[in-house]
Amino acid sequence: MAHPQQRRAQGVVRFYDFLPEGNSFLDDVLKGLAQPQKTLPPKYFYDARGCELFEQICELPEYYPTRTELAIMREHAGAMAKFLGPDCQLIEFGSGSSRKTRILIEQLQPPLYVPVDIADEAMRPAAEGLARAFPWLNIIGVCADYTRPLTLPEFVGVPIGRKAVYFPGSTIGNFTPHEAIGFLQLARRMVGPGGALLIGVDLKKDKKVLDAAYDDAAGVTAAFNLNLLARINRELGGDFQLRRFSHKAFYDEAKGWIEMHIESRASQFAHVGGTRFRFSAGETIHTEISCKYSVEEFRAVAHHGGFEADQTWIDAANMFSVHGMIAV
Ligand code: AVJ
Repeated sequence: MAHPQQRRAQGVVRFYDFLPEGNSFLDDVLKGLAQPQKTLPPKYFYDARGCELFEQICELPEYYPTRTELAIMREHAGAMAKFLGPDCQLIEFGSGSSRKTRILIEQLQPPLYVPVDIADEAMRPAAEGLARAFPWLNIIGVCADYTRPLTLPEFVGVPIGRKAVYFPGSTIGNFTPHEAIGFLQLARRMVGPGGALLIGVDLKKDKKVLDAAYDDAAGVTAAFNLNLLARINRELGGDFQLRRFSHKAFYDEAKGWIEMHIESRASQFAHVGGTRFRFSAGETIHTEISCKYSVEEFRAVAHHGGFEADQTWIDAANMFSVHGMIAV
């Protein structure tokens, strides 16, 4: 029997850049470091070096989410494709290296795939890899900050059944539950009523397991965190002395999230773009949260965002969940 892809013509591959003009990195750094609790947004982790370090994190023995979600995808991609249905336009946020997406696309055979990522350096080669693996696939790659309202380019010429947002990796965990609701409302607007959401969500578990996953023995997560300061030095002419800062990450059981900080080892100053910032010894820059949910907690958040659970796939050890949801 002929596979559907053998009957389809060569796919179209196009890229759009929707990143705002001007240096929003500098603006966000100056704003974040001026606050009483200094903060830097996690989206700036992902320069070329940061993407490389994140790929290394995904291979760490302590960092279970990537391999667990991949296993869930391998086992259930057929059921997920059935849930999403035929002629489904697949929109992916934070596509990164697209390993999980490949498994899904193989099963789903979508008429159109729209990867959206802030990191052009990661998204383009990944999209081009998918274009080689699936020559029939239409791909519209969009470089954009998906935490802001976004209108995707239209693509005419293929019939679209439903739109689906694929958001793997538990990247939703970078939002507080309150922010996650706002983000899901944006996704809901994008897929419209009856549209779908397929989302990977890391589950609550033993604090020891979570602490180790974000503070690995090899120090890769530390390097990933501190690369944010290195990036400020490289791109914004900052003068952070990396050896005088350290990585700090821990699971806050009351909040239900991992907190990641960069801690100043001494009283010191650093300069960015002509502005001087003072650090006392032990003072931190808050760089990331990674929120963990029970299945019920995530369904409640999704409900407020306009999605209802249809199916949930979980690994046997209850580490990670993938939710298939419908916009209501
Ligand atoms: C890509 C946001 C899902 O929170 O687990 C990994 C990023 N930070 N180790 C996560 C991350 C530290 C990761 N996400």
